[in-house]
Amino acid sequence: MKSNDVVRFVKTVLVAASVIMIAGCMAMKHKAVSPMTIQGFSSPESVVMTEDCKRIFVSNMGDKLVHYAKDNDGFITEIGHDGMILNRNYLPKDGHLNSPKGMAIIKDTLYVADVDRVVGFDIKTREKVFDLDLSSEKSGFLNDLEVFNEQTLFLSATDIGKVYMITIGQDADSTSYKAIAHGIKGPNGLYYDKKADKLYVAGFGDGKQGNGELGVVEYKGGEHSYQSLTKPLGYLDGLARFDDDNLIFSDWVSFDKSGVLRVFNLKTGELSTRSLSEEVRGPADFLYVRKHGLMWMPKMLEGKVLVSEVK
Ligand SMILES: [Ca+2]
Ligand SMILES: [Ca+2]
Repeated sequence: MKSNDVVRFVKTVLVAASVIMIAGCMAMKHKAVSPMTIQGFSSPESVVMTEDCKRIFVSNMGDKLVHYAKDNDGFITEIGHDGMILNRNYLPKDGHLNSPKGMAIIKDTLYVADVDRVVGFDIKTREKVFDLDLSSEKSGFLNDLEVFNEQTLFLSATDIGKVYMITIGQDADSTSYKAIAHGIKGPNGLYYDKKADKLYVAGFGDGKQGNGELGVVEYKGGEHSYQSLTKPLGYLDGLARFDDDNLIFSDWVSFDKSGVLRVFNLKTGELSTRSLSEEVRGPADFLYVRKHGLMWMPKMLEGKVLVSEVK
């Protein structure tokens, strides 16, 4: 092939690939009816969607709302865009989950943070394909997972103030992890901005002080460093991109009142608040579908997921 032909060929492949990606998301039959409340969960903590936008999963911590409980009653539910529960106990097929929280999907594997380990399941076969024991780190509150690249995940450990990078190998021996940030006040929700190569962190605060802040981990000069972006705000949990200039995150505010949604402008540093169709106590790790302007918010304390526009 001449070089012009090669360029043309590469362009054709790229266009075809992007069409396939768009087609994947176009396959989302229609925007969910909103507001809508989906019932039947057990302390739901997190909602995640596959990259092709076709499948949605909800993590359930189980009966007790105890983040560190190793009580064997956690599970992952698959729901449809119409809010139907497709399979309440989709995962695990065998084995167990204790109190699963944040999830991340790489290709066909759904990874979930479960108290002191990270477990991965093939979402086609439902088989367990990954199991990383982090109990030696002395955390009982592994919380959120975020994709860095196809072999690497970020993981927050709320109770020990750390963020980890997990390198996924072919097997247990070639899988490794390391802490890349320390001393964060209760790192909870994670959002990785690929273009800017920045990992944003929503803090749940130290213990029950409600002093969590929004911050960012950057890789500079051969090492990672953490920096606050806001003052202490509250009990921050879910975190996502809202639009080109803004991040959106949930704040419990307190344990007995309704929470709020906060928006942070990355350019100006300005903070503002948003609301859903109804108030949510303990707003956790939501899914925000930017294309639809819709938030899928776990109502952990009520065992429901609310689908609502963000106002
Ligand atoms: Ca549990
Ligand atoms: Ca969380």
